Amino acid sequence: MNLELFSPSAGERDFLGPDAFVLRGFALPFVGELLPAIELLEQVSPFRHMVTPGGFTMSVALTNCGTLGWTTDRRGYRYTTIDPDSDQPWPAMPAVFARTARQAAAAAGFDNFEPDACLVNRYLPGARLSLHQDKNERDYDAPIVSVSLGMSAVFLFGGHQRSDKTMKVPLHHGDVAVWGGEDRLRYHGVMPLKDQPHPLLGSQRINFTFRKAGG
Ligand code: MD3
Ligand code: FE
Repeated sequence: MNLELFSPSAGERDFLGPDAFVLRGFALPFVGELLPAIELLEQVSPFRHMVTPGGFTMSVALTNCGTLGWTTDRRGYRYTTIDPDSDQPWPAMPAVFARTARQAAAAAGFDNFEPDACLVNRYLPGARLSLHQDKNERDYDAPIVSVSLGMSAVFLFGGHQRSDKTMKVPLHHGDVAVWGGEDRLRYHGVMPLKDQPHPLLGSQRINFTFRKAGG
């Protein structure tokens, strides 16, 4: 199976903004270790569809690992140390997750990235993420690192206002996005996922976003 086929631009680097980069195929060497780690994670804290404060059920299913996990319900968005479904702490961040995030951050010029939160999103065909900013973290100085696996998605990269024009950026299996600095608070989202099954993951896309959420 030729995985490069699904990461046509492995090794390239796209500049989305002064402090926003896509490192094409950066996670490919880690995939063999990342996938079993996801399977263990979802046995303890399964993917679930959360409800937004506005009362909408998210089409993206999510889980978390690390000290802090991102959650939403009718009361709002927040980070918690406890998985509200299991009433247990979120699973620890697997070493391979932390290593991938740290190396990608360093490759993009953000040294010593120590994420305390990893939000894992699962997209099935049709799932989307509407334009939003990531602003529930305490420290906007740390970058965010995101790893895409499985089916390709079209990422929408906007500006500092919701109404700003967006740029469409394809994200493929193994791509890693890193954004910080002046790009940290840009609006972004994901277009409805097309069903183009991936040889390893089938009809799904998994995205991890690593953040420094606490103090
Ligand atoms: C933001 N996840 O969970 S991360 C999220 O693919 C989230 O699941 C998306 O947004 C996902 O909050 C997208 C990818 C990304 C890449 C580059 C960015 C987000 C970015 C550049 C600037 C701001
Ligand atoms: Fe986001």
